[in-house]
Amino acid sequence: MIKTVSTTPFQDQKPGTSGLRKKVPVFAQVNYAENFIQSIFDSLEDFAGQTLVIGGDGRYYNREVIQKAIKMAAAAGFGKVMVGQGGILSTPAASNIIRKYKAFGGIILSASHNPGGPTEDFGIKYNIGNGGPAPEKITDAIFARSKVIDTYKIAEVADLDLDAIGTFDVAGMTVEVIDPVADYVELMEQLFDFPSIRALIASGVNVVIDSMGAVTGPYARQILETRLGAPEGSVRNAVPLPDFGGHHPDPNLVHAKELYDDVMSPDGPHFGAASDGDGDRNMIVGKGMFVTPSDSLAIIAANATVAPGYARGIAGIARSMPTSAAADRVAEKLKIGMYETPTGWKFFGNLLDAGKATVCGEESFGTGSDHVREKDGLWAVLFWLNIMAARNESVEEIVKSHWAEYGRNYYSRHDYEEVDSDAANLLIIALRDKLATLPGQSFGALKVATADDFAYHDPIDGSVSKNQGIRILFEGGSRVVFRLSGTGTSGATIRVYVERYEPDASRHAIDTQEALADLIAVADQISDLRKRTGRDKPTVIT
Ligand code: G16
Repeated sequence: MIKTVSTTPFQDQKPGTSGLRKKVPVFAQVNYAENFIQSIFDSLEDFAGQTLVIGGDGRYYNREVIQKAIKMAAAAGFGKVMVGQGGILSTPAASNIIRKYKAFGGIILSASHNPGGPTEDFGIKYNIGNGGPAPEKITDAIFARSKVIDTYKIAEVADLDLDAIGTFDVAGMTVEVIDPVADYVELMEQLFDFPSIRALIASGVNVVIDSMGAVTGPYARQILETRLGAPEGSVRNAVPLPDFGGHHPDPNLVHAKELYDDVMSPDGPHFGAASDGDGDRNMIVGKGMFVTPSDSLAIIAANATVAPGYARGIAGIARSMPTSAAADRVAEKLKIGMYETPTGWKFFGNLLDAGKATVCGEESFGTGSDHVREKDGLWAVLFWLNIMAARNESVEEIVKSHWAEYGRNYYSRHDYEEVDSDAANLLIIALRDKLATLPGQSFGALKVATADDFAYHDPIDGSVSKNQGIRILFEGGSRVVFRLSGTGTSGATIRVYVERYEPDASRHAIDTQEALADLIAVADQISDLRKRTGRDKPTVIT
């Protein structure tokens, strides 16, 4: 019943910032997905008889790969697979299931915020037993294995009915098809003050969530409409579809613009939130106020004790290096630890496991905590609603009073997508070559204090991750950061992160791009970005 299949390796299965992401036609090549799944199993030890969690965001090709993964898990010797009904598990829900049921690990199928469909993106990621993305030493081992793999094992059995909840046998292995939503909702009810949020909504605060045709629909409906009493229809685009209904499920000001415009209109909702393909990202918008992800992290940290799950306070905050330093000021005030990690949620895992950090966040619309080991979109939404209920204030009031207390970190990210890879690599190399000469140089009123290529020394396991982004820090706390995205699937994406700290509350109402204009110009001057890429403006500004 277990078949060993000969295969030839693919040389391009290097996991990026978050697993292996490629276009569907690449994944659909004969043996491509099988090779990568077997490379994962071959890089793990001592899992015989243990449990593997499998689920995905429902995008095109999800079901096919889930069937393969189940049959290969049986052949590899796992004792049990837990899979979400319909093949659905949001990324934070999968992380929760792994932790709650003490699974050995999990396979999550998603390309996150990238579009889905026959010619769009797909992805496979392995998460370890703490529920978080595999650390680099495992992803490196998977890649090394994928380059030499010559066989994989698979059970020769019929496909499983993924839509029926229940327990089944697949080639001697138990498969439990579970309700993807129930455990997650139970966890959220433990962390947040549902009665207060319910009362807030009942008092007339109009809350909408745009699930963008992706995985959070069933979770958001159960929480917002069923448990918290928001009217039916408060969750928009609530049915997960293989092509996300044509949506680009990236919760930002470009792709969730409809929601943004609605919240900003005089008669529109008071509060809007959007999430991405796999439910780990979030965007928070209040009437008159878009909350940058960096501010969201800082505000959640500053107000954390209003939520029952965090009433005892937080141990520390972690943020990725390109995320603004707004949270650092909160950590300073609370006298708790502050950790700056490279981009990628996997770098938070050790800090969370060691109890050093309780909340984490990234500029890329990700926030989360030690409740799971992934960022969590709906968690962030509930945290905001809990803060609004406890403070009896609007999003705008909460953000403005936060700035008045801590100062405002003006912040923006400029993305140049699908740039020629060679041009992008050369730009970074040229910047690296300049680093030593930059300190002390002035660009208009801006004087470079320090410049480096960020390296992270993990305080828990001592591992070192180099070349994580070019940082140019100016006197007074402003900075520009350059790095190449590790999640794109065509060409290269150059990200330019720009930040300025403004302590003076009378200067907190300036348009962000205007407040950052001189830094944006200097970023171009130092990197020669326009000339090198032939682009005269970013593809996306967030
Ligand atoms: C992933 C990672 C995040 C990272 C983001 C952007 O998110 O989990 O940690 O910040 O990609 O990465 P990059 O700047 O390299 O494109 P997701 O939501 O795509 O899984």
